[in-house]
Amino acid sequence: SRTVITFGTFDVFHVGHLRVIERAAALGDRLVVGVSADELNLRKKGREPVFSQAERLAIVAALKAVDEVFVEESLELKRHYITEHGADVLVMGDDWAGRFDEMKDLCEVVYLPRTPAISTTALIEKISAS
Ligand code: C2G
Repeated sequence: SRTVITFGTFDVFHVGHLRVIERAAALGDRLVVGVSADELNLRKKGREPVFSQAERLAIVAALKAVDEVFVEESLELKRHYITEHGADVLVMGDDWAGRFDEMKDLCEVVYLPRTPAISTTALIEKISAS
């Protein structure tokens, strides 16, 4: 059986997140998702997510396409997470294109096109403007 792994913040969960998760799941038999820790987000984006790590994990874990979730503590631990979860394929949205090519000795690496015109940042702006 083929295990797929993907990573993300999945803050203010939206249909772009759902689509990438569903397309990732379709590439294998089992999907494992690393949800980035609040601490990692602060380092990565300079702000705290709207939803806490526990909330984001609960939402992602409840999805039909998702078999297992874990907390992604660091971007540098990809290799460890891939091995630990026995992943055959690493999937990321194409905003990360090329960034994880060094994992190609461990597993297949696939970048999927992002869903256009939707993002957490745009949603936050839309909500605060209304
Ligand atoms: N995504 C998408 N379409 C959108 C928005 C997001 O396909 N309109 C995808 C991204 O490409 C990513 C996933 O949804 O694959 C999660 O996106 P983010 O929550 O923004 O994740 P990010 O902060 O990029 O974290 O180790 C990698 C990081 O943890 C990725």
